[in-house]
Amino acid sequence: MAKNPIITHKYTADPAAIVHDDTVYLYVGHDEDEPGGVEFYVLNEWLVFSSTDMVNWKEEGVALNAKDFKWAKGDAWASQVIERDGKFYFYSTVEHATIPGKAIGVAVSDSPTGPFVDAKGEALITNDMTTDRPISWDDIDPTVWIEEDGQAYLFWGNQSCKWVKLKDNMTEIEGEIHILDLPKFTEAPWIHKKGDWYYLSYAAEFPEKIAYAMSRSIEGPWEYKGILNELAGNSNTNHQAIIEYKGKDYFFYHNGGADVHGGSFRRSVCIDYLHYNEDGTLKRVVMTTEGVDPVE
Ligand code: FUB
Repeated sequence: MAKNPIITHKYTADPAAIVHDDTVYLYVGHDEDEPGGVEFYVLNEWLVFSSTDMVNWKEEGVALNAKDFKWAKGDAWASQVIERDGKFYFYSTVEHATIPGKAIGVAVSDSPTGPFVDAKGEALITNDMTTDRPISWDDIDPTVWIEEDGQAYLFWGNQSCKWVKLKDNMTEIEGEIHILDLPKFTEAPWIHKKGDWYYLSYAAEFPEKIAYAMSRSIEGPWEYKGILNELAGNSNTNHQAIIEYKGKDYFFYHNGGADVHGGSFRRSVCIDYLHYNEDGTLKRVVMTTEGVDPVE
């Protein structure tokens, strides 16, 4: 039986996943179905699902609505959740109500399933804080990484990938914003680590493929390694997340394959395996209809 897409009763986009207490929590933007409506992104809320076998996904409900950030006017674009000291921090892209352009907010909860509440009362990143790209949507798609010594880093961007340190409270930036030079960078950075290697995967070109770079340090230099995933069927975005769970490595992405109405603005999350070469480089993902097997 086909397991991809993994959720078919709702459209789900921009996957972000964490493992907590032996359970995978999957956060997605909810692509809303507007037949005959505007052909663009219509997302008002993020949903959370959980699984202990990577195949059966329990709907945990709405994690957050874009307008829960009182300073935002909507657009629940890509997000990522990370745990620190028993609290779950939800970094998310929204449209700012008064500072023109996209912005990044941070919400917090004591539980991975929420409810999440605005942790700051204002945006963490606004469009006027980065000026290297003259567009209103270059401050999107946050991904957060915490080093073993506790130093946290925020990466984000469209057209250019930016990074900055976060203070221990996870709600304030520290120091200058850096711009990375990554080939054909479009958006959707995701940081993960395996052994001594750091990986920065991202959406490249448009329509998007997923490419990646590797480094021995979270602060770089990053070496471009090539394409990780090809165009995802029937969707011009691809947006990945990578986790290890119960000894296997997983690649989450979205395509437009849920049904005949699926497409670039009615996307659906899929999961396939991620495989490493002996030198740490990544094998290209094979997108499948069958998806992954249940894991014990
Ligand atoms: O879902 C809206 C936007 O589409 C995301 O922020 C991007 O990563 C792309 O998937």
